[in-house]
Amino acid sequence: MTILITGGTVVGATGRTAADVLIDGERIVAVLEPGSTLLGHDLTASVDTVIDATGKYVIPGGIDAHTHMELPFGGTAAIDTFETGTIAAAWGGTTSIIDFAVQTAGQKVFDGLAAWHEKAAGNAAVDYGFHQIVGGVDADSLAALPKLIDEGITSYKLFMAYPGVFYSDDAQILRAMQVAADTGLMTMMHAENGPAIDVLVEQLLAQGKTDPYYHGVARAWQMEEEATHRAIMLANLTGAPLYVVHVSAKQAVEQLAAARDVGQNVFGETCPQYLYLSLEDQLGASSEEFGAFEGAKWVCSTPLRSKQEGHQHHMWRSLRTNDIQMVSTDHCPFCMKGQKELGLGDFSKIPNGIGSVEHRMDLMYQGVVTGEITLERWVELTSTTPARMFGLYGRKGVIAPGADADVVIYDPNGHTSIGMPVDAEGRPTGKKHHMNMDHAAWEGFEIDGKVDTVISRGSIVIRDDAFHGRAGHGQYLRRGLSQYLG
Ligand code: DUC
Ligand code: ZN
Ligand code: ZN
Repeated sequence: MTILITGGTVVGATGRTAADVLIDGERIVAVLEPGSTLLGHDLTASVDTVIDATGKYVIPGGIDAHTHMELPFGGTAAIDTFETGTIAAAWGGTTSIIDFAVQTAGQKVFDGLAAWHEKAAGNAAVDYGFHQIVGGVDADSLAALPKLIDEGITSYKLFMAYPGVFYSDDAQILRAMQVAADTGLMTMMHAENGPAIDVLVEQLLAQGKTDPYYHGVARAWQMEEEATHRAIMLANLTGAPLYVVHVSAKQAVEQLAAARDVGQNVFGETCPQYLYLSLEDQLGASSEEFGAFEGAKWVCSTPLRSKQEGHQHHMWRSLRTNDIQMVSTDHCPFCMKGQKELGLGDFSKIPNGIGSVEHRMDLMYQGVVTGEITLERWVELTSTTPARMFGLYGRKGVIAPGADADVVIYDPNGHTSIGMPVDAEGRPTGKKHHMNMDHAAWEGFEIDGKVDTVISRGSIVIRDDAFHGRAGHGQYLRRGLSQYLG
């Protein structure tokens, strides 16, 4: 199958240019002057499909480097499967995800990994890779870490939060980082002081403060700043590269920036929720059905931060200054009914997570519209840097000959309304998104742009507002070491 995309503006991390893009099979084979011929032949007559992208942007497919399909959490499991989650990703212009395989304490790392391969194999609609969560750092899991590299897994995640679940103490972190420093593995850190947070949770609940809002009160920014600092110091001592996930507090950004300024290999990711949503939004959330518990839809960790304190503003700025290098979703969707509801009367029992895999490209494009970031930075934050950070660049993250033909045509004159459609009486009439959640965490968000066409490894998966892909098209991505580390 050959495809020629004509008339569009090809946008990359370093610039934009009018060009035609020729795809043969699963790869991009040429980026050409608009209207180019081949040995005098009209190219449009020689290919199977011509897509007119006039007035539209042609960008490398989005890479969401932080998703949790089917993650067991809080007595339930994230509601998207690899099939539903990757179909939703495709609708939103994301053509690769990196999900987290899970090892829990006492389990063999390679058993946890095998379980994730089983969930994903034959079910994904777009390409997928894995990071490895290590929920139990011991002699056995430490010995397994270097072997992950041969499996195409070059990054692993530790948690300074969730005592009794995924938590690692400083001694465990130090030992894991020593292995990482020797092997080039990227340590991904959930940086919140879990034991201290648990004390605050207990005290708030004892005072009868049980609403979702108090989740964010307990997980105060000091908890994030302190843990971020500690992780940076342990990484500094060991020489391990560090990537802090879902950064939400401006003070945590400052810790990362200070470490980067002195040359430490430290990186940070934020998520759309920390750019657009706030603790005040959560406090004000209410619905007929759930009352103040409506705020549970935004319970995630790290939590939403106070707008008054300026975290959102600072986070956009850090994207411009490169103090934060990329945007992932931490897609971890739960329904309100039967899942988030587990925390009625006790915010600490609300499963943590927001579903956004379908909306990340749009939400970040709106940052281009509002002038927060440039078009090129949009591509860099959502595709090129994730590819480089996690050893996929060249194959993914760029429109260039030889790269996988993962291409999104984005229409800046289109429009996207996010949310659940309602009838004249305001009753929900179904869902607009393709994620499995029963609610829209991004209700009412209007985007001045639209995903027009999505191509995954040379196959058209979204076109004319329809899904043309299939579960099983997505392939496992063996990743190399981070391409920021030389
Ligand atoms: N944070 C979330 O919001 N959900 C899953 C795990 C995490 O760290
Ligand atoms: Zn986390
Ligand atoms: Zn996560």
